[in-house]
Amino acid sequence: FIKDPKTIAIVGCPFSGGQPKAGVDEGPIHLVEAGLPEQLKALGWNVRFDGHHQFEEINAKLGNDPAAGIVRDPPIGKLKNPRLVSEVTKSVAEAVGSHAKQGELPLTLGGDHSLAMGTISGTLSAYPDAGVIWVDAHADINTEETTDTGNIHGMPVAFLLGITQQPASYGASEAPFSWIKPMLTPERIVYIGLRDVDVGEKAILKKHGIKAFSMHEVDRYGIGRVVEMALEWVNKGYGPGGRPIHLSFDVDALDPTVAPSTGTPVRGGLTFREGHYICESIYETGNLVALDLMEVNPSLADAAAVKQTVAVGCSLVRAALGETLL
Ligand code: 6HN
Ligand code: MN
Ligand code: MN
Ligand code: MN
Repeated sequence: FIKDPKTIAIVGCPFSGGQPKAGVDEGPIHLVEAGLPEQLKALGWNVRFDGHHQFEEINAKLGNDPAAGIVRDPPIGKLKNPRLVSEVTKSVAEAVGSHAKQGELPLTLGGDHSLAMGTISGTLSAYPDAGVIWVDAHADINTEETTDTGNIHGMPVAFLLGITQQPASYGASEAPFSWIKPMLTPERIVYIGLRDVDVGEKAILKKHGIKAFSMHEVDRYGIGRVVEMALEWVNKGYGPGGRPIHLSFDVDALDPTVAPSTGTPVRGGLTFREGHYICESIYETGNLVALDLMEVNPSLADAAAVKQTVAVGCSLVRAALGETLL
């Protein structure tokens, strides 16, 4: 699917509006400063990186001045920062979509996981048949009705599937998130690594028959068999070569001993090798068309733990983009 010369377009998204903890917006800056673009060049990729997205026009349009502490974006229902998250993810969808349509592989560095509304919408605009592998401790499939926190990084999958409602007080065209034309279907997403799923989310997964390999299945079958079954599931009924794959990797899927510096850590996660194995296997399919690395927050741990988390993030990305052990 990716055109020669094989090019990665890094989409740096210093954005934290989908959750309340400061610092996750620094994630992409740390990943790039750690040398990720050069590391990918060393793997033989042509790397395009035109600076981190600044979302300044969006803040100006909304009358916000984050530096001065002015953010005019009151909640709509339970949703926090709805206008900002909507506008930012819309612009990310356009960036990712245009890179994907040019035959480049967009690598989006977050930032919080609400950004995946943009990245996956962008991927689907270029590859309507794409499947999604969502690696996370969380299902991120809360709706307006089920969310306890109102944090939109816990909701992107619901928006992508079109199962959450638009805020009622808004006309359809001006409603935040009305730009999302849900193109993802429940049988084309599969989860790996879940272990902190809200009650309402469990009901949604069941209702829509969404396939999920929690840590229980990772323990039971081993990561090798889990990845095989996950790929079988998303490719079921599709042609012989398999679907284009979008991999959305939330670093909190890893155990907090491996990736400590993240906003919503949950114990009992993937080992270093299990995380890498997922990335390596998806690379081996030859079908990877877009990759997200999300939720690296360099301000939640001491310097050594931050360095470790950033290094693991770079290493996961390299594994998904062709680095091999031999
Ligand atoms: N993430 N289920 C919780 C919520 O707030 O809805 C946690 C979400 C975490 C989201 O890690 O991307
Ligand atoms: Mn770009
Ligand atoms: Mn997530
Ligand atoms: Mn998570």
